[in-house]
Amino acid sequence: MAFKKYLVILKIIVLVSACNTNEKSSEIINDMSDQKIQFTDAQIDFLGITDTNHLSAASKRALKWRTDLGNEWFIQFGPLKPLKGDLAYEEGVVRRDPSAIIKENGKYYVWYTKSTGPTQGFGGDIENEKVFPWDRCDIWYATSVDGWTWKEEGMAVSRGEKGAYDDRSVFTVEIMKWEDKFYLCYQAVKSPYNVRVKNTVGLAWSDSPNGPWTKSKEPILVPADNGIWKGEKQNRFLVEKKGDFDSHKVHDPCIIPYKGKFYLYYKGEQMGEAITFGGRQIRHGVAIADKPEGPYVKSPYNPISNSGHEICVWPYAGGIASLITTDGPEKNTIQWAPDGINFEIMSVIPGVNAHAIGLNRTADNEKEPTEILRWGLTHVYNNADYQSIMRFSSERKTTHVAKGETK
Ligand code: AAL
Repeated sequence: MAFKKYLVILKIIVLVSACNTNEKSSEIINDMSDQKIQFTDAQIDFLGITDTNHLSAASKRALKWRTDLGNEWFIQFGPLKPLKGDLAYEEGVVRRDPSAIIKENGKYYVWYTKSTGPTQGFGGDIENEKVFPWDRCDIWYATSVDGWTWKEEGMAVSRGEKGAYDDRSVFTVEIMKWEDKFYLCYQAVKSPYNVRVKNTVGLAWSDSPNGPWTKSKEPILVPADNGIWKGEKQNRFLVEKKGDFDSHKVHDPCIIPYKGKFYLYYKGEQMGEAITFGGRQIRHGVAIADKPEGPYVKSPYNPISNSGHEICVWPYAGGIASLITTDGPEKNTIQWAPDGINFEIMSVIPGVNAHAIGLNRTADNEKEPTEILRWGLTHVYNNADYQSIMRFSSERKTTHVAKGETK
């Protein structure tokens, strides 16, 4: 063992000294993982590394970063601002998880989760009480001319009849327009809503953004069925086997027409969820279909993120970009996948205050990588019981100068 280690170290010394005589590019063997690291003199200069014979773990990591990235993907979010009209905060009412915004008939449209009354939680009579703010909800919609003052138009999709897969709550909706048809995908829960309940994803379609909406008879996405609970007690952390990343919940669905198919991005929650060094174990997956209504087949590459929370994805430069917030070691990053599946970090941004983002799909998303994030909708917790929809904004940050200093 010791000899093997000695040989590896020797190999490093030989290779690094060989590297030093080569002015153009060089290569070392990483003693920890035996992985090859390529680097150039320009990289060493840019990273300010003082001695290539003594590369710290941080320097080795930095040498693996992409070299072609500037600040094109680097942004900061501004303060959230309240909406006016019917979507202004209303005590006693939950309005949250706004969909993307689309423009039809000269007006912006948004769909969202709505319910009334306080949340009791899981401690009492779950058959009759509200366990989460998003329990006992329906999907409503509103319109606006300027994106600030909104008129609530009414309910779009209601909970199903008793016994249906969506009889308890329908919530966290997204909108997709495709070939003059409108599609709402959303989360659905069947009663009883206990901590081990497995939710599903439903779909509804209409010829008009004003409805009426036809609901799919069956869910279009369900959690993986390969986890095993431990014991009968209602405890979501006790498992014999955790199963896939989405063995408990499939959340935050968002369908994007992409490469002649339909990519349904979603957040997975796993049975026996752990808290790791990055926080909650939350990851994203994708399921792909030939038609908007499915069938959706989960990608064998899932999970496609190891971090994040609500799905926030948009097409850019032939690939798909994704804002990764809240949970996991790669939270507060913007990532991009040239194929919609293999995401790489493009920027690490300051803490994101805009959660459950509803993107402005009317933006010119190809103008620059984050153009679609200039403004949109999000929600805030006014208190533990009630949430309201707010407006977010973001800006690119390209310089860092002192007062009076010019760039
Ligand atoms: C959100 C989303 C989903 C969850 C709940 C409502 O942050 O991840 O929508 O179910 O919380």
